[in-house]
Amino acid sequence: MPQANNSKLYLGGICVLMDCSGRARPPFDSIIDLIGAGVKWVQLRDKEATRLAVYKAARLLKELTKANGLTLIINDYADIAAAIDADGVHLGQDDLPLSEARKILGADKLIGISTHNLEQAVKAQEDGADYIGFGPIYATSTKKAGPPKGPQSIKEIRNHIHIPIAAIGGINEENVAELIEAGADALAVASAVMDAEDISKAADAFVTFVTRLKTSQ
Ligand code: TZP
Ligand code: MG
Repeated sequence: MPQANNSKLYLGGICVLMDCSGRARPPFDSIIDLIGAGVKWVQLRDKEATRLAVYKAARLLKELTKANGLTLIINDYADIAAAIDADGVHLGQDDLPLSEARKILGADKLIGISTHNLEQAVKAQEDGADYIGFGPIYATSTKKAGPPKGPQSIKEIRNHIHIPIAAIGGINEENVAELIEAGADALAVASAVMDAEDISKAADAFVTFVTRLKTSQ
């Protein structure tokens, strides 16, 4: 089971990207369903709200995730992650350099890096990332993220990357099996859960399915 090397936090299975852009339900509403469904890792991602609004939402999520044993990662903002004592931050290629985020967060917090090719993945690992996101694997409407890389790309980077790999982009129940087979530790999912009519049911189905796949590996 993939763990961060500096803590006991779980970095496998399904990571729900609580992407708020254009979505009506606030994150503190969806989190109740995600917790109930057994999700163990969430990331708050809000590209539109003010930093104050993200901070307030993150603070609420922190209470609920802490009480229920979930890993909470904040997208983009190392300062907000530090302020609310989140488990870590997730940074893109155009965000604060990892070394600077590490100064803000310290050695014990998690830092994940979005990567899109082998070079970026290896660099993130060498720089001390705790995990990488890799994608987009399939077409996605959640982010302008370049052409899909396909599941084979996970196989290729797996040969060089020993920290947890979270596959991302267009992941749904139909394609999780091939990604786990290809060597992904985690599946980062936004729309397949957050846009579902019944978030609880969708998340539950993912958790059950991914757990079954992982235990039969
Ligand atoms: N980075 C690469 S694809 C993506 C991000 C943040 C969005 C994933 O969202 P979805 O809806 O699961 O395709
Ligand atoms: Mg970012």
